[in-house]
Amino acid sequence: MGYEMIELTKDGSVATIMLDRPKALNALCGPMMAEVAKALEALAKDDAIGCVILTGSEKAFAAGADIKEMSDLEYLEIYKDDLFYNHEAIARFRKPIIAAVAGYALGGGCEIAMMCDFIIAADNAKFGQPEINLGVMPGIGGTQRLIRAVGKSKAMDMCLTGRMMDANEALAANLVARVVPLDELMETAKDASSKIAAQSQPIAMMTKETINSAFEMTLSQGVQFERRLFQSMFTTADQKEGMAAFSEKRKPHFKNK
Ligand code: DAK
Repeated sequence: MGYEMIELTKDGSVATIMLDRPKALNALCGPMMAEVAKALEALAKDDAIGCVILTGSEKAFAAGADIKEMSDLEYLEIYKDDLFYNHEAIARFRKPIIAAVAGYALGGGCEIAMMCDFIIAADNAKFGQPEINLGVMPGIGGTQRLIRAVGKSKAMDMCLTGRMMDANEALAANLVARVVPLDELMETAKDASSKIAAQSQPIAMMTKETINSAFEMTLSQGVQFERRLFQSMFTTADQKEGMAAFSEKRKPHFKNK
């Protein structure tokens, strides 16, 4: 299907979703996030796709939830519609998804980047949770995911002052995995995605699920969960193939089975 506010492209086993409302700095309006959710639903079912990149423009990954769309909303309306349900589609997505962030990633923009499995930032990236300047606070998981990424002190600093942090500060704070020059951002994201997509898809999905479980479980529960999934991997043809390929000094050819 065609999309109006995002661009969905596929290159081999990697799909890229580009947020495409440049005049509004990719503010995350409802219709755009419905398209993101719909695209992710289709990509989840597409066996040919092993990894997804979520990106924006060079100036803005996304400058936040759409303030103009939100400003007159009333509580019961947003409660009934479950405002931001579609935004969480990124967190619900089970295949690996990388955020390639250039420019502003503010408010909801920072929050959806944090829903991705990791963030690769261009050197012009700026992250922030400036909602306090608007008389609200982060509402798409920012207060919860930011503290898990950067710790309490910096999460408080970002959410209470509303200031932005640049790419190097975000790297030092572990909010992002890598910082690259702007003109190398997409190439780097595609390279990482291709590597991930070349792995066994179910094994990559289980790895992601296990790492994410660390946010929900105690250490002993998480280790137990890891062990059970690790053991279950020995039912797959891909485990046999991966280990045989190592012994035979050749590249593995995973079949996602
Ligand atoms: N929403 C709507 N439009 C936006 C926008 C946004 N978040 N950010 C930028 N735009 C629009 C601007 O209005 C402008 O449109 P026109 O005036 O040309 O029509 C256009 O994009 C270009 O923006 P600027 O002219 O401002 O560009 P500059 O380069 O001068 O400045 C900027 C860039 C990113 C510093 C600035 O645009 C800015 O400060 N933007 C807002 C950033 C922000 O505050 N983001 C957080 C959004 S709030 C909740 C309720 C709310 C929330 C959470 C939960 N519950 C009910 C649970 C809040 C979530 C958020 O994300």
